[in-house]
Amino acid sequence: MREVRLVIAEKGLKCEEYDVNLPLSEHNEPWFMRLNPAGEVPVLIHGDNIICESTQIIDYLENTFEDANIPKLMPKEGSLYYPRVQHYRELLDSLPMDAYTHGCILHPELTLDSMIPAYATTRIRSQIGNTESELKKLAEEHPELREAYLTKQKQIKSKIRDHDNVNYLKKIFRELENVLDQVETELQRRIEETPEEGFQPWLCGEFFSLADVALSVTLHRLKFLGLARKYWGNGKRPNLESYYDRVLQQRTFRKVLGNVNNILLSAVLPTAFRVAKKRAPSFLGASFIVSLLGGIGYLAFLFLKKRLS
Ligand SMILES: N[C@@H](CCC(=O)N[C@@H](CS)C(=O)NCC(=O)O)C(=O)O
Repeated sequence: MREVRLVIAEKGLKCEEYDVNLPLSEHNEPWFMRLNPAGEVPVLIHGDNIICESTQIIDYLENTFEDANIPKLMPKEGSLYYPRVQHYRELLDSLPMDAYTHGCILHPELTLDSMIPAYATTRIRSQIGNTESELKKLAEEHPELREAYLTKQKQIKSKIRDHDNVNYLKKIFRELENVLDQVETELQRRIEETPEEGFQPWLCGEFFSLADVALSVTLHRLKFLGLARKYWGNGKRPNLESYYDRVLQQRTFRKVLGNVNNILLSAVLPTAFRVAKKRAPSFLGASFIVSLLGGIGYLAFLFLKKRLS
């Protein structure tokens, strides 16, 4: 989702955003389920087209807005760079980021410097249980969406079983090591290919591509989850370390994703105010926790309405 926002900003496209409030379960409301039966953000609406799934939205944006003034983030098909960008996009997009996120909240002992407060862990399980019963209830109330709600409920159940399983988490952490090793080697290749002093290439070449969108957003999330020191820095993966430092200096990246500490602040604060307005104050404590999980994605727009100016 943050990837989609970054692509829109990099391309300089104008759009109208609508924040779907995950902590208040707005993504499970029938109006949203009718747009995306998976009940997930982001969704892009452009004219009569409704597109779900970040990868498909990004491809749509790349292929639809072809004006010469709009930067391309994908090299031409048939060029040497095309399969390289595509490979790293797929590799990075295949990482189960929701599992890393939930896993690090449920098992902070697996992280090194988590920015997620400890109280989140103790409350999150009950929230998951609430979501499951909420989905069952919605399935009864809206027969036309029954299948979608029940499918989602089952998926949440099995996802959480995995995300709370330390062995599964250790397995996906090892897979992450492997992916980051490949990235480190690729960055090294870039450095060796371009000997000019002071010139810094991106992951796949001299240009910032969709592979860089995927990599920069992934690294930022890992940093937020308290996994950065586990995977780079202090002599570990030096190319990755300088890559992330460089990403943090990029104007568009800073504008869209901001400082990593803001992820938490921006997730919790606005939601807490909205919750306070909508519900009795006694709910506030619980809602703070809920907003933590949902809120990681919350402030990054969750439903996007795109209009070309
Ligand atoms: N594969 C999807 C995943 C999107 C996703 O995981 N969205 C999360 C927020 S970051 C969501 O909508 N979660 C709500 C839910 O599953 O109930 C994509 O990239 O579009």
